[in-house]
Amino acid sequence: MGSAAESGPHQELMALAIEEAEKGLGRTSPNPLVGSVIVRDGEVVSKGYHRGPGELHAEVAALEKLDPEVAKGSDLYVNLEPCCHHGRTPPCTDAILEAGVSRVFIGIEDPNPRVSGEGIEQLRAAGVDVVVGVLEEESYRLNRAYVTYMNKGRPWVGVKWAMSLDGKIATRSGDSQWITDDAARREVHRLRDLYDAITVGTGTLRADNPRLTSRIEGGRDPTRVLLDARLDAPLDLGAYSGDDEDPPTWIFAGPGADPEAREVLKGRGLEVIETDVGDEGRIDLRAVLGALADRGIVRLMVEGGGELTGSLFDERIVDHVHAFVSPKVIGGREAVPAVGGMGVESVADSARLVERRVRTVDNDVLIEGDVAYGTEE
Ligand code: AOF
Ligand code: ZN
Repeated sequence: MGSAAESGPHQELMALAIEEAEKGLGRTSPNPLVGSVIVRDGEVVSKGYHRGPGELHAEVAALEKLDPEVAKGSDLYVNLEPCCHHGRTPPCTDAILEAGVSRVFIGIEDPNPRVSGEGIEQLRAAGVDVVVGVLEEESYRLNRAYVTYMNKGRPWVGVKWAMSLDGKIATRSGDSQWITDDAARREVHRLRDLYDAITVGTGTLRADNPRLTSRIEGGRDPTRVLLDARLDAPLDLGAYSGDDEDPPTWIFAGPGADPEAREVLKGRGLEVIETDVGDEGRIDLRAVLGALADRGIVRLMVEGGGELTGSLFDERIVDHVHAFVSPKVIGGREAVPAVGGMGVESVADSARLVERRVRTVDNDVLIEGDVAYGTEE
């Protein structure tokens, strides 16, 4: 496998490739984040990154800018295994071989079953020196959403909530405006820009009537995903307006949903997607996630309410948390907790945040991290 050293020239160059890849953050789905750096005689001679579906792949973006004479005999660094299939673009392995690159340094294998080690094989078979696993951990972290999407056939799920110091997202009467300050709410808009789709449960949709848009400069709105089993939410909800500037809006509804409401919503340009409902008349979350994956949603953000967040934790399908904590105490056993559902029986089974990041946002605190369950690492 790859080079064992934690730091060194190869790692530094891979770090540069990862930096390139990050320029595509929030824009590449369903494709991964990929960056590439080309080195000749110890000098970086070209860089490139993948901008999104249908655009050049990173390796080709970097090779394209280069004089063919310089490319010949060069080293190429790329955080993800080069593809060897014809998708929206031709195989990168062909481009690398045609250019006469001598050595290829790779972060991680591409989990796409159409690639999955085959790209590495092809390069090696053609006589290219290939090193796999350079900054493996960092390369994995960068594309962990894409890896989850490929391996589990569902989007990588981030949940966001804004709670009081005592873990409530609304008072006993349901009031929730506002638990956190303006700055924290602006931060949420910034987060939305990095997700492909965003969803809230039916209760929150009705109670808060959120628009679920990004509203930041240069931002783009994620697709809105709404769950409305019977389609009996009021048709004058903000998210149902069908305004021209609105992002795509997909409403998951059960087979027995109100046919008139369905026609009204379709007439406004919203898409109603029929899904299975469980015994309690609630939309089957796994079916929704599967349908979202089929539609190329790699990163999904769930913005409550407590019941939806709780069900997702109960099913162990939360991958990441953004928890805003405000220095307010709401109190009351009837107040709404940030995470409902069943919860775990013993503390040892709790979901935990790993790779945590804690920072203050004006008067509030933002705690973020990937989720591990029970005794998982
Ligand atoms: C690379 N370099 O920059 C990217 C790769 O439909 P296409 O042609 O865009 O191919 C998409 C697939 O190609 C994607 O699922 C993943 O396997 C790979 N992405 N590979 O060598 C890149 N973006
Ligand atoms: Zn490619």
